[in-house]
Amino acid sequence: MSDTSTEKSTKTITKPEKPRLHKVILVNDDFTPREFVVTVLKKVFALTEDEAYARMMTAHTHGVCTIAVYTREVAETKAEDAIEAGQRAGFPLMVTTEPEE
Ligand code: TYC
Repeated sequence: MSDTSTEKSTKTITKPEKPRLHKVILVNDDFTPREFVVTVLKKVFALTEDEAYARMMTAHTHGVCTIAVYTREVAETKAEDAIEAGQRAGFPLMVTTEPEE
């Protein structure tokens, strides 16, 4: 196309997609001590004592609790860190991730 052309461009301008956020979900079990769960939540997810305790109790009572949402890689890394902390201490602590709707 020359500089003097009056034709309209047919190029489509696509906006970059916003990265989809992923939930990190705490799963209850019968063996991991409550205090240990709270400690891990504070350390890995930078929660306050009150926030960590509330999420631990929600999982304890209802079976699961969303801890927080992050981009996929951060969510997966934090879930792995929490699971590993449980394994190192001999507890079956389970944390999963899933994309937000
Ligand atoms: N249910 C555990 C107990 O009674 C405590 C617990 C809470 C464990 C939440 C895991 O994700 C969890 N010791």
